[in-house]
Amino acid sequence: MKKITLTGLKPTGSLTLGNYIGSISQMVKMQDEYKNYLFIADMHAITVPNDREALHKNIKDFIALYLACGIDPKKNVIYLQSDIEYIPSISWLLECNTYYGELSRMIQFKEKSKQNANFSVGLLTYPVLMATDILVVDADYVPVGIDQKQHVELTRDIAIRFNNRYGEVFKIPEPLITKVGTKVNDLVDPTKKMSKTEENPKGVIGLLDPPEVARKKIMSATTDSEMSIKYNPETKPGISNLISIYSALTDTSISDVEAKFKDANYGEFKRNVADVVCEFLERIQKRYHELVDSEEIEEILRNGANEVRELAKKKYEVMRKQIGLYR
Ligand code: LTN
Repeated sequence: MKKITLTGLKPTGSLTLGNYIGSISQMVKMQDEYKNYLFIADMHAITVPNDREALHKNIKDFIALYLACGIDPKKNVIYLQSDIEYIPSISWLLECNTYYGELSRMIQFKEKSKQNANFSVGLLTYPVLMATDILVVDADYVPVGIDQKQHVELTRDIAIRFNNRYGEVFKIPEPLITKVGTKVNDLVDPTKKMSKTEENPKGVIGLLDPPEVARKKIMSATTDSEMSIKYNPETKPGISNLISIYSALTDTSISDVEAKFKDANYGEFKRNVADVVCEFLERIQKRYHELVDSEEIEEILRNGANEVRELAKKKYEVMRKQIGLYR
């Protein structure tokens, strides 16, 4: 039996080339190895205020883009969190087995609650909702970035506690710290990561950027005053970042990229990077447009929701029984 993984995507900001190279392309490579559940964590997106239209558009865009990038609906159960009506009920049962102290100690909570004095209670209880997501599908592994590791550890604590109090209900999951693909940095400030919530759009290539816009961003990317196309993130962050992008999209090693462009100037090199990026964007955007309002996506989400709803219903019924919530 294949081990089970669960990946949650919070539909905020817009997906970037950095998300593709660093994460989505890795998921595509790994999709045969496990039984994967992949869901849009839309209920997690509303812990902070969110615009209705933007949220709805993001939900659809995220799904269509992941599929367009090569996530295979036959190898991943894909669903929308808010389609699973048992999740909030389960979350409540878990909340009553979670301590206020545990939640208030979460690093992400401490940071985010500092940014706005009027934060919602949801910002505090969010890790329990995440625990629910994980425990409902009996995930063995939860691929997460290092920033979410603490939440998976809390999930383990909650699950172990619940099992001890009420009987074996949950499988104990493990965080799988994902081997990130190449990290892509911002084109204007190449010492920081390309972020899907960055304010200055010049530094970020969106997966839905018109290719000509992306080309301009690459042509005006920050470089350095030397003339050599050499990989050294410390001394040449701009050029190194462009080398990384070219290397990842063409599946060429860094040293082969250096060799290929050893006699090129920065302008020529940038043109080549731009060509590769534009070709990639054109390809995935074509597929994105076919998918985004299609019956195909509707069906994928319907099937995914049906499968996970059954799992969630079963868990909920067992939990109710064990706790004593029944007639
Ligand atoms: N908290 C995650 C999104 C997320 C998630 C999950 C990830 C919600 N539920 C369950 C893994 C498993 C984030 O902020 N990226």
